[in-house]
Amino acid sequence: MGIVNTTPDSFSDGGRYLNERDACRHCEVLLRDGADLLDIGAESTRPGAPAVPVEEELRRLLPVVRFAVTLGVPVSVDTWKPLVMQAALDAGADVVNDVQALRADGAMDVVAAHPSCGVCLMHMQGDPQTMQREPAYHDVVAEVTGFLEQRFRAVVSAGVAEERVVLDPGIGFGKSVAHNFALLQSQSRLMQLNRPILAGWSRKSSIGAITGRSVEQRLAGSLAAALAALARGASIVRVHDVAETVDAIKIWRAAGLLGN
Ligand code: HH2
Repeated sequence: MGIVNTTPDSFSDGGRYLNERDACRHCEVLLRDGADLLDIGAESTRPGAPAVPVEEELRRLLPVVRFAVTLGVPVSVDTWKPLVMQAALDAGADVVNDVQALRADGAMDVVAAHPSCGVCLMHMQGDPQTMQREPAYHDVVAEVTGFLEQRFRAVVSAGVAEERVVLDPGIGFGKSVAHNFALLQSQSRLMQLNRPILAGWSRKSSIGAITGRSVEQRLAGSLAAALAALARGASIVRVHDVAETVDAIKIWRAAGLLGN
């Protein structure tokens, strides 16, 4: 999954694709580089990020979604706002990627009313404003797994077919470095939920904490984390550096370390 952030303030590429033309061009580059799907977001979820008004999010997002859906790959929209989900699905988007796991009022109804769209349910403790202020768990793996199971049951009860749902532990969303790596080490417990797992490690601060690298220097660490997540059973890795990730996956496949 190639990331397209049409924002001024995303943590690693804010401002690079805010302009519609730059964002559309980036969609093409990621596809050429080997992305199987595109995730387009118009509101940063980095720690401390301010919420973006719906009108502004739509203004940034919709032209890029309208372009991306002409490219012949599934298009996901990274939003937690029901009005934005609705408009993006109407514009042809295929997947709702919600860092709030459809907890906003009305979000579940939008997804349930679109019988063919996919949905990614992600775990987050708190909200982007506060989530990195001393995140705490008794047992992070059990709590994240329990949350995802509960949200999965809720969307299925709302009428969403099981096979439309992907689950994501939410790396960096209300979690310390130790919490994030505990989730990677025990990813097999998430796999027991029997849904595809999406993992988003790309350039995140936990990579920087382990390697001592600034955000621009986290490619090698991000590749290693993506491969580890895939080797532990993840189906989708959400990445900024698609070409490099695809190369790394090809080598691990050739080495017999990953299935197809
Ligand atoms: N991470 C980010 C945003 N959306 N969605 C899912 N499902 N999983 C993630 O791990 C995830 C996500 C944060 O990364 P990025 O989009 O690069 O940054 P920002 O939120 O600052 O735009």
